[in-house]
Amino acid sequence: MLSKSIETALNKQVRIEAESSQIYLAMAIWAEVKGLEGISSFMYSQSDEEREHMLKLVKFINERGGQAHISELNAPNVKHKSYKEMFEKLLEHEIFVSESINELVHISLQEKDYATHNFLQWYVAEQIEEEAMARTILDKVKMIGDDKGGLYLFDRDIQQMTITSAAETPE
Ligand code: OFO
Repeated sequence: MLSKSIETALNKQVRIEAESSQIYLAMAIWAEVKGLEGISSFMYSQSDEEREHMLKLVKFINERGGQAHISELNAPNVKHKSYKEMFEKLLEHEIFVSESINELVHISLQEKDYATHNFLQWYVAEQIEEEAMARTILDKVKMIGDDKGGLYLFDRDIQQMTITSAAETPE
């Protein structure tokens, strides 16, 4: 059974994951209307993943005697100066999410809720991967700079990356 404070903390994370999904959806749209098809599919699939992260939390809260709460969300920023700035924001956001997961892990230990602590380990591992991926992408983006040909190839490669990772994701 979840304590009230753990339930509240997990529900806060439900909101963060839902907002993450909206943020990446807005980024997908930004890229799509700019003709950056690869970046756009990457962001659409990131958005889907974040919704999965949210649903995983929802199920866990309900299964453990709590009730998931679906709240109002902050509207995401829809303007980006450049695709570089957009990927910078993605990394910043993932760092914020990692901090929030760490805080949750901390609370679960404080309350000696080992089931929640165990459940959260999946998120800890996921955040390591997501931050690493965002850093790798950003390094590439910085290398390309203003080179149009570079952007063309990057957009093509990131689409390939999205297709491959979707094929690898277990159902
Ligand atoms: Fe990328 O954040 Fe979810 O966990």
